[in-house]
Amino acid sequence: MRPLAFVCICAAISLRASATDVAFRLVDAVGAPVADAVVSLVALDAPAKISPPAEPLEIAQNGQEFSTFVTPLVVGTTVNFPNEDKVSHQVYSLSPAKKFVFPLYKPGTRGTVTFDQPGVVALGCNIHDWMRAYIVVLGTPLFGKSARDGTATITAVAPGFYRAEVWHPRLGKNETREISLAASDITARTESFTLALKPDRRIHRSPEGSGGGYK
Ligand SMILES: [Cu+2]
Repeated sequence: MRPLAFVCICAAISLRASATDVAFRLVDAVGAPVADAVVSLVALDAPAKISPPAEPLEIAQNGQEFSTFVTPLVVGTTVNFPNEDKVSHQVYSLSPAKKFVFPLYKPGTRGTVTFDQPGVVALGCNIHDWMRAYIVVLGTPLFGKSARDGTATITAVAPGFYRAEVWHPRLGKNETREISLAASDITARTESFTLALKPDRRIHRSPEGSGGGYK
């Protein structure tokens, strides 16, 4: 048994040593950082295994807004939608990747949905038509979301060929680029994208202040 154990430890160390962090730097047409973009890497040579989280994620209804404006997740992930307000909500989606409508649900109750197909799901509420949020359901475990400074990092990516994708609610079509990560790439890679965003049409009409990803 001893020689086998030795081989396994060596393999684990060499895998870690050859993995690379891939940083994304996203700006708009005037060079301003772009937040709330979903970045992902799709493996082109060997599909990466996806395992949805064991515990559901949570997107609350709070202050008559969704608690998170953009949520990336993998296929098979379950999301709870707890109503933390003093009023009822009726969250729905008309998106082909997941159509649903909850019954009107009261403060202190919640809806639950499992997202079982890749695609973008636009969320709304039948009671408060300013409520908007997006769930991006991905078929790859390698993803991230850009912060206010327009950066996102996907850590410990194994060598190989990938399609880098960028999604944003104000992009007409995903930006994509093929990248190759060699086993010798031991420093972080940076992929920069300039995004041609459409105007922001969101109207912040919640009577209760902050939330919903508004800046
Ligand atoms: Cu509502």
